[in-house]
Amino acid sequence: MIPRRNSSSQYTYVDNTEKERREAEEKEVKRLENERKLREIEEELRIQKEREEEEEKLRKELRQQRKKELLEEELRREEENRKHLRLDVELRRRRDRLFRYKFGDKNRLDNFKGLDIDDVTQLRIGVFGPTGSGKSCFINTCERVVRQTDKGSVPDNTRGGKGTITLQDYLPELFFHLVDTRGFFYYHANEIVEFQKILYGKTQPGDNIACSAEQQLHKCPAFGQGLHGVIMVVRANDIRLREGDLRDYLQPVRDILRKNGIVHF
Ligand SMILES: Nc1nc2c(ncn2[C@@H]2O[C@H](COP(=O)(O)OP(=O)(O)O)[C@@H](O)[C@H]2O)c(=O)[nH]1
Ligand SMILES: [Mg+2]
Repeated sequence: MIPRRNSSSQYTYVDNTEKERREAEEKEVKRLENERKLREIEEELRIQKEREEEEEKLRKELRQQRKKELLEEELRREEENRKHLRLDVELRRRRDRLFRYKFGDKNRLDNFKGLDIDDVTQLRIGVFGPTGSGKSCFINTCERVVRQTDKGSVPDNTRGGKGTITLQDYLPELFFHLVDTRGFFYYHANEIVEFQKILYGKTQPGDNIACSAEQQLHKCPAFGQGLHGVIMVVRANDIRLREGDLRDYLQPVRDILRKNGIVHF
């Protein structure tokens, strides 16, 4: 109750209790509202902080994961590199062995008793198989490996047609040469005659394989001039590779090799 002076200088009392109560109430409502808002904001800040902490944790995990992946990748690369180096060393060792190879290194010379081996300056390995089976490509691959070049010197255009018709020795820089032949289809009749001529050295490098009667044959080739080994090349998808047909197909070849005391597959 606040006393007020009226015009006649008397004091009257105005009852403000109700107003003060309302003001106090409003103030309390505002305070409560403010407090609620404050709690809300604090809660929001807390959630935000939690989220940030969570995100930071995730980022840290991701960084560690990435680091781990990079490390693993590097280890993988190093291992790959080591593998290549080991392969390279092995390849160079083997190439070196090929270059140093001397007659008798693999099969001791006493295995050749009774044969005139004094003049053996080379060994010849014939590469046989049907036309298009990959004989010339195989020799090219050997050349590329031995000479460390991108391209071999054997023409590989012998697909179809008559194929290679001239006998030719490759890799003369090695003690043993690879001999490219034309395709043999059935190893019957004429083909077997041709095969034997190559085997015994009657057909020599530069000669036409399908030599006709008029071609001069090398009559008595020395041991070193014939073939000393045979590689049979067959396409991987050759139907005869199934069900043992290849054994029948190669039987004539096997018989000839056996007759000549040549170890075969
Ligand atoms: N996919 C595949 N194709 C080859 C392979 N060797 C040769 N060829 C292909 O077979 C075809 C005939 O090869 P070639 O060496 O001329 O056969 P050749 O008649 O036995 O001398 C060529 O076109 C080569 O590209 C091989 O190992 N894999
Ligand atoms: Mg060929």
